[in-house]
Amino acid sequence: MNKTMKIILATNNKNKLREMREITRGLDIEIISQGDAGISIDPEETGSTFAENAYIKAKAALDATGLPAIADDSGLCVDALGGEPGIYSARYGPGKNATDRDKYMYLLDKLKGEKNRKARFVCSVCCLFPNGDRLSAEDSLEGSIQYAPTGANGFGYDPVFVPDGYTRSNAELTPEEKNAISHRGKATRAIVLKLKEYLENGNNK
Ligand code: ITT
Repeated sequence: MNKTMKIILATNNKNKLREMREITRGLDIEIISQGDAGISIDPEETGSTFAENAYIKAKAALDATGLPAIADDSGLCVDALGGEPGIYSARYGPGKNATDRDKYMYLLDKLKGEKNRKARFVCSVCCLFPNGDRLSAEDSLEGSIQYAPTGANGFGYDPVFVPDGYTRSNAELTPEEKNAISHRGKATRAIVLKLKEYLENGNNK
């Protein structure tokens, strides 16, 4: 990419915006928020996979602005809960106005007495262009669910998730440490490589 590319990040989650900006720092990409682009949208996530929901969000932002858009759909899949909360991670928990803490405490409660703590974060990223071209990438971070929360960094379920090979939760890692191994870090770096290839091959219509 030889000139800075402006791309809308189709999310209402400020933490995703922060992490995506950290992950793409130093690259020829300028991530614009929906607010910066003057749009306020929150499309219904009716897909049955992370990839389908990422596409729905990117398409809504593209349709609203006419600009290339990128979206992240992500979540935590817990083996002992048959993959839950999965694509419902943001909507999981005791009620509509549940905080992140309410959600992870609800999860810990569901896992009370459960020995199998295996889980993974998944992130699917979709990048859409006005001409209909589409790039996508998905990756995950394997780990386990703690018995009690620790740490104050990150967001969402980070205080209860310990990546394999670590003794600290995601919320005890620095942003740099988390981004280096995270589902979002890996999926975003993969899409950046694809974007680079796509633009260098003259498909930048
Ligand atoms: P947008 O749809 O507007 O992007 P959202 O938060 O609703 O924001 P998702 O539907 O993709 O996004 O749900 C992702 C949820 O999964 C998120 O709200 C967290 O609860 C959880 N999650 C995803 N990535 C995470 C991470 O890196 N650390 C902790 N929790 C994460």
